[in-house]
Amino acid sequence: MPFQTVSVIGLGYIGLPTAAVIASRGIDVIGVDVVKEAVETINAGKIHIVEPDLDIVVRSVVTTGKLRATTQAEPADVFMVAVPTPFKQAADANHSPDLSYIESAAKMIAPVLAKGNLVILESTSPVGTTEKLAGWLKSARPDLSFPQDKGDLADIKVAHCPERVLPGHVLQELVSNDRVIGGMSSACSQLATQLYQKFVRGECIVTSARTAEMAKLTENSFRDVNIAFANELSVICDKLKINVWELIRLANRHPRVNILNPGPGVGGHCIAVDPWFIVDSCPEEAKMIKQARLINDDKPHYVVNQIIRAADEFKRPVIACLGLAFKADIDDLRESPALNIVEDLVDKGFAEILAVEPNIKKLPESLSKTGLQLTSLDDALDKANVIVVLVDHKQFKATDRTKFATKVVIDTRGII
Ligand code: SAJ
Repeated sequence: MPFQTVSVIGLGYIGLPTAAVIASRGIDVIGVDVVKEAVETINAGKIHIVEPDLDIVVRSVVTTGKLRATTQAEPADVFMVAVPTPFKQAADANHSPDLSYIESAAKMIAPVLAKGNLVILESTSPVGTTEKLAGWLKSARPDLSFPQDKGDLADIKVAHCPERVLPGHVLQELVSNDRVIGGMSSACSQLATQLYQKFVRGECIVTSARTAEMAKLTENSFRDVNIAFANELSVICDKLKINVWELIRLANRHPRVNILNPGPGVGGHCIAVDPWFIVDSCPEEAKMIKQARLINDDKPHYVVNQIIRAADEFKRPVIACLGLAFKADIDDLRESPALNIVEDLVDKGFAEILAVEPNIKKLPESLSKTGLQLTSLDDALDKANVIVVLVDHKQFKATDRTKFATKVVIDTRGII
């Protein structure tokens, strides 16, 4: 069997669930991460990220010895790279992608690569990154042949198979979603397909590496553009005094219309990032994709201005902010427009802000250091005169509507 040992490089939101699911199919998995604490946590059968049911799967595969974590690469049949692809940090970087984590992963696995190995890039990547990865591997291992030179006959097979799982549903979607398999040659695609068929129930569809890269960026850009359309509609409807939620419900009754939901902005580390990779590679052409990003990034400022106007109606405004997470029913506050809005209100000097987030136990430092305290939903609804719904958590949707009756309400998620 060609896949006795699979090594997953990067044990984060994608790498750890992928490693655990492959291990649960009876394959020996070596997880590699540069963060020693993450490696220790995993080897203790625990997890360092939040994802429903992942702890159960990890505990089970670590206990049976099928998953082991380490900080150093070791020989394996397959190397799956699932490291971050953020923006460059420099002020003038202009949203250009930072591929340094992929380059480091290439340098890490190159010394242990052997003839017959398959290298898969899972990280969401700009078009051309898989070829770059193969180039970095080739410079480190001139004794081996790679598909950019030898095609199907290369010693090492290289493919891009972008992850497409939704945070909060990762374990289910890892298995049920279709996979796009972009090999650098057809032999690369074939071998990668054989691997995915061991744990994916969805279809494995073969294409080129470049098309696979663009497919992933396209999926997230499509969602971003559709949300930008909804966000723009919400601003237009405010001006025209129309209820945007009713409007979208009505328009979506048309058999060929399906508008997504407006909100306080687009958060998370995927949809707000990936469209920029297209803009960066084709700045002249990607006009609508760029505009969508700008519209969605502007929405939190629009909401803050709405709140300031509402607060102006009171001598002593008490503002309840319902939700800090980047979307419903998760505890993930990273790149959250809701959190940014609350931080902005604190910066603007509002003295009485009540932050409600039922999915966390303590506020992030950016808020706690200002003296803000986490408030219960009931307390906030009692004390506030302005209520801002920032996240459509189930607890908020289930709240008795009469509690909002005497308040000024800004409902960015349309739950009331
Ligand atoms: N949002 C809206 N209105 C909507 C839908 C979402 O404002 O109608 C906002 C959410 O509140 C959130 C942001 O968009 O702030 C992103 O949330 P999301 O649920 O749309 O997506 P993510 O970032 O959690 O996961 C996406 C998924 N991509 C698509 O659905 C096309 C997932 O499948 C990808 O694997 C993931 O990005 C990724 O890792 O790239």
